[in-house]
Amino acid sequence: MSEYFKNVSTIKYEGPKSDNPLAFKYYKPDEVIGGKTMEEHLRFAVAYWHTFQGRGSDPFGLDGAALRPWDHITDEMDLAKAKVEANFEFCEKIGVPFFCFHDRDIAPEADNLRETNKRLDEITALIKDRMKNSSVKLLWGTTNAFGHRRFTHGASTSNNAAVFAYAAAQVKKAMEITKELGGQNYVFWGGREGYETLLNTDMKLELDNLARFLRMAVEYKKEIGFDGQLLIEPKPKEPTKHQYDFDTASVLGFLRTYGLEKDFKMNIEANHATLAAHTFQHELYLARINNALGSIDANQGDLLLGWDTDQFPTNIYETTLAMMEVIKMGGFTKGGLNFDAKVRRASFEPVDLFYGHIAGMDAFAQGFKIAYRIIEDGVFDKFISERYASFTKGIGKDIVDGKAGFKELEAYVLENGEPEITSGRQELLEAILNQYVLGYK
Ligand code: XUL
Ligand code: CO
Repeated sequence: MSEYFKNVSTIKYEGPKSDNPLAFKYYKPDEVIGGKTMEEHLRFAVAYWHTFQGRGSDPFGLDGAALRPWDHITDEMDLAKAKVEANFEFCEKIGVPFFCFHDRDIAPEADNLRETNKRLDEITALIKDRMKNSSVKLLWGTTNAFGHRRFTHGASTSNNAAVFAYAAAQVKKAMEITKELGGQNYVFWGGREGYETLLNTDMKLELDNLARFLRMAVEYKKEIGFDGQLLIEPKPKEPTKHQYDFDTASVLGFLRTYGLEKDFKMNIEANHATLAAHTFQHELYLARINNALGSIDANQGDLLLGWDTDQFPTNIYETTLAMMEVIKMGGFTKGGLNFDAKVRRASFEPVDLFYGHIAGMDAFAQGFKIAYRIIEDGVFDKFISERYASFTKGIGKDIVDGKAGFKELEAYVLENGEPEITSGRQELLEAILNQYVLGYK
């Protein structure tokens, strides 16, 4: 067994004053808060594609700048096997309990599907074997049905039925191996499920086909007895100009139109939320109140750039507001915090992979602790319930109970005259949030 990250040993908690870059400042996995350990609350995962496949490439430097300890391996299957080892070593050293992958991340595609699937079987067996001596588990699996040329016009929303079939065959296999490896969820991110121009697009057929595809997945899941949660990951654009799974609201509407709402929850990604002109908190909140918050792709974008930069999350305000939603839904069940994040092209050394994850884990640990205090104190909840108090009595209660219609409401106004309105106190609330974030409350 090779060791790939030789200069890094197990990452430990050293506290907020530590100068050791390879130590946690806030994340203490065994610290118990509200009856559960931090590790159980946060359920971190490493994204195989960024951490082991990422090369630091961008549209102006396709070769990438990354230096990786497996760069000397030339045979593609040997490389795939090396990355399995590297994944377990990385997760164990950094103490991340889960990982996530696309089928094509763990095994390279061969000349035809039969051969590709054989490669997947070989790597799946290797992962399964390695899992016997490890506590590292699979949070979710997914399919890469967007990278290959055949998916140029989409996968389940392609104009070509043979491409639809190919994507179905791929999801079938990926779901089987996810089950085989004890995966707790299966994710559908819309890859190229969208359009570039409506001049060549039958939107109705494409949406109907997307629903047909997802229905087949639900049926197959039942057939093979996979008890993981199916998740849809909304994203408004990239790679297509318009992605059908635009945001949580569009996905909820789509699922309800096709009667699929009981079978899917959301995998919300921070950078996808901002691309859709929403905050991360908005997407999580909307999913939560619709009982559809399944899991999170933890990253952050750059608001000055209009694309999906997938940076490691370090913004404590964002992690605090996000964890408030997770706590309010009662915590994760099958989901977790998957770092769908990549180190910058200029952060090309292997140790940067550790720095990136440590930064993200510390930011979410700290965000969780702040969110926990905020919710425990109930300061915002109290303000909100007072702000809406008019709906708990009198005419407001009649509206909520369905006892008042337009006629009763007109009569109410004629009798009571002009309403008295109250301040929203946004600035005060933001200042209170600062007190919590800065640790004075
Ligand atoms: C793409 C993205 C994907 C999904 C999995 O923007 O987020 O990596 O998370 O396919
Ligand atoms: Co993602």
